[in-house]
Amino acid sequence: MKSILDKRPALKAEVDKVAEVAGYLWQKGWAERNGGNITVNITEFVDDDMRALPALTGPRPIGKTLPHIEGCWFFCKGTGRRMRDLARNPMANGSIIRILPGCGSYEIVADAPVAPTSELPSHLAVHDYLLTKGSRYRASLHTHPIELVALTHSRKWLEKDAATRMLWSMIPETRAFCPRGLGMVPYMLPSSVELAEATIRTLEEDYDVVMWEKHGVFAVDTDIMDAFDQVDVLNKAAQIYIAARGMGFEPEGMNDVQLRELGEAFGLPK
Ligand code: 2HA
Ligand code: ZN
Repeated sequence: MKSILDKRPALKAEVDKVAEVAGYLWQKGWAERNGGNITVNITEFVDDDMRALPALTGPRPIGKTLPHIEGCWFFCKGTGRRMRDLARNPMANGSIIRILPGCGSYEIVADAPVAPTSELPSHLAVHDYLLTKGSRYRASLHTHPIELVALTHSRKWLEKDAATRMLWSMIPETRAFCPRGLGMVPYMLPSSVELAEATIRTLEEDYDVVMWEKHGVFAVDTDIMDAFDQVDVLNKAAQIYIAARGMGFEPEGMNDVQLRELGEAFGLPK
């Protein structure tokens, strides 16, 4: 079947990364049913031939006006679609959209008229925010990592940076590869404007990964693989904590001196 990805190896590589990550999310048990969303700003891979393509649909409202994403293109998981299906066939379970002049609407361009994720307004609001900051981040990921979600069922770990400190102290990689830690957003209705706004406020405090209480994580990074890696190292740390508790003791954790030393050795923020 013909695809917009044909003869566009750089764009295909981005979509292949989305498919690979979608497979990991399913294998890890983080993506039951249609759980989770992925959107990637692919504007840098767009060429003149793509710009000339007719749309598959008429303009559809975003529900918000987002001035910084004018003319941007995104790959989006389709609404109601399963990560495990996105893994097998990304262009049949997701689509490429472009934002129309005025920034209040979009149209689907390829490969099929798959309607994008119901979380599109909040994902696009995050991409808009990233562009205002001059960020190099182009990917956003929402998923339901089991152990991280379990942590948010205790008040103790909802305190600002309580989970960050514990997770960083479980294994050096966490501090090194999730250097900004884990932001916390209190429980809010999924897909709500309030949740989207609180997510952006928390990213703005300088986190790359934000926890939605009793729901999941929202992560941003340069590409979808890096966004996944940040969530993966955090969840691995939570698993180590749980393994120690399962062996009947509270894990000691690396101490503040060891964590500081690591921060200095790797030139890490915070
Ligand atoms: O899109 O996980 O929170 C499915 C979700 C929404
Ligand atoms: Zn969710």
